[in-house]
Amino acid sequence: MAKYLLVSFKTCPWVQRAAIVLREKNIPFEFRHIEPDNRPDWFLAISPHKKVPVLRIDEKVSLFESSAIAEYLDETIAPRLHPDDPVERAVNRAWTDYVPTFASAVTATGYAADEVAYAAAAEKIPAAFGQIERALEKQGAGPFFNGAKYSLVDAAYAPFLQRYRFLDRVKPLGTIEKFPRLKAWADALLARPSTHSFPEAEFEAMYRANLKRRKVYASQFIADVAVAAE
Ligand SMILES: N[C@@H](CCC(=O)N[C@@H](CS)C(=O)NCC(=O)O)C(=O)O
Repeated sequence: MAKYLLVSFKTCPWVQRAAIVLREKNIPFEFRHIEPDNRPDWFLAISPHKKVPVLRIDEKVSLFESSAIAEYLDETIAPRLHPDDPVERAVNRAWTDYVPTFASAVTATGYAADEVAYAAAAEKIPAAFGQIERALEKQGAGPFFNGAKYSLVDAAYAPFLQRYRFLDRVKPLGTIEKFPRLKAWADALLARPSTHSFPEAEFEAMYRANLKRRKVYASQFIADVAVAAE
């Protein structure tokens, strides 16, 4: 098998998506974490947008953009995570294209500078959650997007459903409870071992430390970097 190196910032959700796909396929890989504020020259030379993730293959090829990386891995290494049916595959890709919009809606409260901006950001979450609730309703039975079989759509949403959970534990948003299918999907994804690149408590502490460091509105609700009780 080829040699895979995944270049990462520890808390990057887009890296997490690529790592999930690697884990779902049982692909051994080296996980190399670099610092956002100190990106080494070798990384700048292989990352056109200076962003992570980059998947380096056999020290020759460098792939960037988490979606392209996920698709590449799915095309080259079994088991296939995309559905076999072309229509289902198109539906899966269409909902995967919605991830950046969903991601912004979910994480905006974590960037809001003050109470007014926080409230405005929180108000936008239900629209994004509603879109996915209706998509899940059409898809039918869970626990995953396509039912029993895990897919690339699951890998794409898992990091952001985890960010919602973290933000909801910093200051309760109470939104996901109004979207039962989405909540059940989030619970299934967060219980899936492949979602996690780090022990959960350690990762939540890292996320909280980042939020605190950013000095955003939500920072004040983090007394220290300890993890909230379940
Ligand atoms: N669309 C990209 C997004 C990647 C991304 O935004 N990565 C962030 C870290 S989570 C990054 O590298 N930011 C550095 C920068 O913008 O300079 C993907 O899906 O891979």
